[in-house]
Amino acid sequence: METLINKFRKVAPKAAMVMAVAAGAALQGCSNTDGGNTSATAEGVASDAASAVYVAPGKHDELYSFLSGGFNGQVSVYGLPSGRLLKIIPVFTQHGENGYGYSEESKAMLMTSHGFVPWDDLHHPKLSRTDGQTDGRWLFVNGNNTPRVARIDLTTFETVEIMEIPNSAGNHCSPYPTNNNEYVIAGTRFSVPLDMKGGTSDVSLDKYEEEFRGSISFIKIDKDKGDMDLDFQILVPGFDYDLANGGKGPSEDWVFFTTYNSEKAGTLKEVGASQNDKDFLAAVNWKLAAKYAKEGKIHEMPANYYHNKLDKDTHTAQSTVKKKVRYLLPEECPGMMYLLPAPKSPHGIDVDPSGENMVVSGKLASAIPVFSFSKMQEAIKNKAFDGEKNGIPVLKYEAVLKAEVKEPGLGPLHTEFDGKGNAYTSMFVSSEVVKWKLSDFTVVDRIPVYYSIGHLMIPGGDTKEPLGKYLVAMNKITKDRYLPTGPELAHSAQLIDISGEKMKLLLDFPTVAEPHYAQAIRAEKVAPNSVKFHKLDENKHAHAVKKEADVSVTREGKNVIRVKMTAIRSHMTPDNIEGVQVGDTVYFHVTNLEQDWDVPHGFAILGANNAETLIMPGATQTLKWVPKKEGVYPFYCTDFCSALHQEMQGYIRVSPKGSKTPIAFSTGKKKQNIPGVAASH
Ligand SMILES: [Cu+2]
Repeated sequence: METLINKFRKVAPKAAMVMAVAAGAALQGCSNTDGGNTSATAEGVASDAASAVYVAPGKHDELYSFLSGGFNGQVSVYGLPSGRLLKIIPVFTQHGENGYGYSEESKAMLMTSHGFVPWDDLHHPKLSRTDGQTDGRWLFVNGNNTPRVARIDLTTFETVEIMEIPNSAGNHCSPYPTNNNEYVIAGTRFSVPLDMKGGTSDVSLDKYEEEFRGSISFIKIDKDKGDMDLDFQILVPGFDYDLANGGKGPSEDWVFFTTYNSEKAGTLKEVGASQNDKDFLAAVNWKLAAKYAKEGKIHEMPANYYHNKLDKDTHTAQSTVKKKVRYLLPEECPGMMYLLPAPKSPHGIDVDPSGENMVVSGKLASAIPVFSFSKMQEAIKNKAFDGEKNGIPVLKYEAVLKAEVKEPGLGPLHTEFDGKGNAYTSMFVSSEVVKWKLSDFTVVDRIPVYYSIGHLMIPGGDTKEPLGKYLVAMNKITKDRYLPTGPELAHSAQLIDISGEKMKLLLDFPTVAEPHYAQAIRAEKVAPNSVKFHKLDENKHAHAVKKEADVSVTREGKNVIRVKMTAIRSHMTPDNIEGVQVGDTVYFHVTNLEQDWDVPHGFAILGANNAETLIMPGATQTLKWVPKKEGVYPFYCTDFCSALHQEMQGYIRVSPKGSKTPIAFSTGKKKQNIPGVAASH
């Protein structure tokens, strides 16, 4: 395997596309019968790798990293450099582990205009920023399939807000925060025919070219609370918008988007969208756009989209349905948007820490063009245009190009920076990371990765102040790196030391589902703010009970039973409940009375059609349960909480529909003392 990769790297890039395909095929065919393959994997690893990633038991990692879960719709949190998995944060996907998306409090988080959508394809995490640097407050992530942007609060590591994006289809080009969290920006991957009433038109698919349009959404962020609000959209030409990034320093008023399918092919895009030698980099002056939105260039159309928010005091999500969206048309807003020709089906657009160099990685291009922000400003001033598209001026390639990185490798995808004058580009086809200098655009180092890297990430590598110590490669194929686990293998990340002149491979670690992109931040920017428990006296949940004396079981109307119960080591109150009937809808509102760190209690009941719910100290969570036949059902705490955790259990008696058994409940009392029990026999 090593030999194959090494040979492959030495192939001259221009001649190697065919070789790459052949090598890919060879990889597919490669098998490893010993299942361990230790001799092969040890090769190419730095001799001091073990000590470089060793975090002694009881010691903490230097960095938090947040890896997208791709098609599992979640974010996973790893410590670096150890690669320890710290947490999985559910965002767009129901999570049986803690009841997210199953509990009554969290269901609203997954509501959309298409109904309850308990899954998405999560690609890009982006940390919030202050003064162009990560500030450790929030993590924004995109839902690609049913267009949504979510916000995770890094004091609790939970999803606190999800905004559906109207007029979007495939929210891939998303979410990109500006330098002071003014906006989070999201572009549509798929263009669609907008009916201007909040949906898409029923038109012939042959009308792609004339009728389909894209959109870029500007989500305003409350600078104190982080709350999102969709301020306006720009309706843009019907290309596919792939990735974006904001400027910084001199370019901080701008955001840049890569597009493909400038051909506007409506079918067989693998061919149709690869015809033109150049697609476009779209440059949008977001400050000017916001000004136009304020000053009369704005239009409004009907819309229908959900905005879901977790209330901090009740710990309950609520949905608001928005019925309008404001939009700008680029043809009416001079100076707001320009197109820069970019070779060919570009993926990443990455702006270096100085804000001057804009690196465009064209997956099918043989060189990496670097555009100059100052040349772009000059070209705009001098009207160095090469026609226009939908009223948007196209700048001349030569007028904005600063340099091309020659023969970087095959399939450049994405670039980040170390803050020391170097750029690092992932090469999907030639499976390597290539280091090149921003001073003279020459390649200075390359390192193979295993295998088929997508994005790479340097902590802060997309901000004004990168931490140029580590690089994480996120690889698409894991073949032979780990013990086999049947047809599907874990995806894999690799940690590479970039502190010296030569890159050094330190560590492989498997990831949860498919990490498309990641972010990382110094632990000290996040850890001190971590919430240890919720204050019970601030719990404003409508069905919270704050002491055992206040628990209740009540029948509401004909067939709703409300159980307001408490959990504390090591019992539930009440733990004996009678008077429930077949077909009743039973709500268990469980308040965790603990006021200490790391003592969640779980609640599960036999036959429930959802999941457990996991209740953090001081919070209240609700599990809904509809018993279908009479009998006695145990419930119990699922989270091992004390030496007597196994005793943390109870029973609920279910009688036939119409039974005379009265409601009764108790804890720690003899049966005959349960109020109303005598009457039930
Ligand atoms: Cu417990």
